[in-house]
Amino acid sequence: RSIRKNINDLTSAEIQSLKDSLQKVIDAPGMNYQRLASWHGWPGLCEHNGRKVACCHHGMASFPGWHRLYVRMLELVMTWQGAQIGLPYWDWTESFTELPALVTDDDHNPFHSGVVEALHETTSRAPRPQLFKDPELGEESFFYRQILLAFEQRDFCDFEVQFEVTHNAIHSWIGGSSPYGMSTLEYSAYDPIFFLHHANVDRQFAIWQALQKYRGLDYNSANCNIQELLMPLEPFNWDVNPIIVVRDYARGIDAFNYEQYSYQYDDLNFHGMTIAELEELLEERRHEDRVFLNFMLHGIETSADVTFDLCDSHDRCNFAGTFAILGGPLEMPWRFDRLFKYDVTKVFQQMHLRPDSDYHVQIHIRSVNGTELDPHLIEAPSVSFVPGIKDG
Ligand code: CUO
Repeated sequence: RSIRKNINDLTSAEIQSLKDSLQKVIDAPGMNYQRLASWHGWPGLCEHNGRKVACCHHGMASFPGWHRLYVRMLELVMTWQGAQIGLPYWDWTESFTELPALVTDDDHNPFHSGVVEALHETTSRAPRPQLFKDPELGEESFFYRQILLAFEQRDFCDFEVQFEVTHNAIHSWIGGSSPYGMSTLEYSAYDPIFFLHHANVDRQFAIWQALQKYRGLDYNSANCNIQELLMPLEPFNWDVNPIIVVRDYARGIDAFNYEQYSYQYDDLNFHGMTIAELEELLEERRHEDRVFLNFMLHGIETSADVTFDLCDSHDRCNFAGTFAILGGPLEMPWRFDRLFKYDVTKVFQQMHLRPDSDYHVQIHIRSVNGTELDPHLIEAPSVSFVPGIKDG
């Protein structure tokens, strides 16, 4: 059984063990790091309607399961190569001003960068300023607020949209304009920081499951997108997969029960809160009147940052928020079946807007390489006013 610890709590022996085993996975024949990285993106080992596509699932309910199996694959292969500890998770909802030392230290460190062997390219990172500095200038971290809204959801597919779109921004803002790195769907997994990010994403899924259990709601099954969740997730189910438990339990629906893959987290606390305390905080937040912009998102075959302004009747505009899209030429076509909600309560209040005021939303879409895209690629968001739940 692998134990996944917070990246900040590793001992120096554990750090060395992780570096040594990852290096061995890179150098190994067979199921090595290159092979595994190719399962996510480039060169596109899966097929969709007769076209070669990347195997990873994004923009759909099978996203958490696909990536759960994927992280476990690398972790197990590292264990075979002597890792004494599971993959650590990097909790990016805590404020941070630099990337974790495990990935920036450049002294014989396989986590520092990766290579795309067949293209003779090395991965790189070009972090955007908003990665380290809350674009909304809020008191708590941007990612913390976004993930709280995801945790609040009581339906798996509602949770999934909120949490997946939030995760996209980590990709986009670490990779920035780097052509071979985290902001691209094709090369993301070639940079080992990918797995520390996704260990955390998987832990967030596990925390949400623990919340659901605490709420007395479904936590190991879904009542939405069932047909999609019953399909095997390629390429985990293929015969070439040497990890039998992953090969045999390779459907989105199987992946809910992560205990069967024999790993666990050090704990499921979030910002020092137990599950019960976290649920209490989420309840409190539901008592406030809130305003949301609702976006219906779909693939645009590139990664992009979306920013949006709220503008009043005099065309005075204020920055209202940002999120990212992860995609690329090899992506499987995707379209969420529900809305991605973005809390704009604070901007609304600052601009003294009311539900019946005259205002509009201005969208900007900038692809990762810096090109401004047509804002109409995304449907204009709807606005909803959600009154706080009143006691009694
Ligand atoms: Cu496949 Cu983070 O999602 O990459």
